[in-house]
Amino acid sequence: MAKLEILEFPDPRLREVAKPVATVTDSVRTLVDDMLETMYARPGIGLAATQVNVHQRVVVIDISEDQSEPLILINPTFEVLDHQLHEYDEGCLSIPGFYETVSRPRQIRLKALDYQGESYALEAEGLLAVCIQHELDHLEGKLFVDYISPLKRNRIRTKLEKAHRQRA
Ligand code: QAP
Ligand code: CO
Repeated sequence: MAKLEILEFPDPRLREVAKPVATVTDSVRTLVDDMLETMYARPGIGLAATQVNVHQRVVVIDISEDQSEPLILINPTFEVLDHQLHEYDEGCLSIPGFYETVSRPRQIRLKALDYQGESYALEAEGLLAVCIQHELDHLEGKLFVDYISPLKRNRIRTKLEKAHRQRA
């Protein structure tokens, strides 16, 4: 397994739209393994392939307390079951140190392929529903800061750009 580098806002590569996985091969499974290692190391609860500069429709999620319930989402899609909006303070491994309140539909039904390439479906609400919607946004080149005011977004951009310059 290998830890991967995570792109940070406002890197333009976070805006790419990911392509469907044609077949779940061993190389896709290696990507999944590396993404889980990368997410668990930070630690995080969700990571999309876009964030590690791989523009394929692959996401990993684990909202358990003890990193014991990895959920693999390949070519995921969802439909909204309950349109009532639910607010959550979201963060992102690509926007480290910043959290903002975002409203999203409360309940969804996910369809995806698993590690073996088998299709599955699940209904989600609460944190899992938030996380799935947040990660699927990444595959479309969208970030949670797109839902907040331009003023707040620009403040975050300026602070992260400064941090990146100091790191370089
Ligand atoms: C997306 O986010 C998410 O700022 C996953 O310094 C977040 O794993 C979905 C993280 C909240 C639903 C609710 C963020 C780690 C991890 C940071 C994450 C940080 C270190 C974020
Ligand atoms: Co994110």
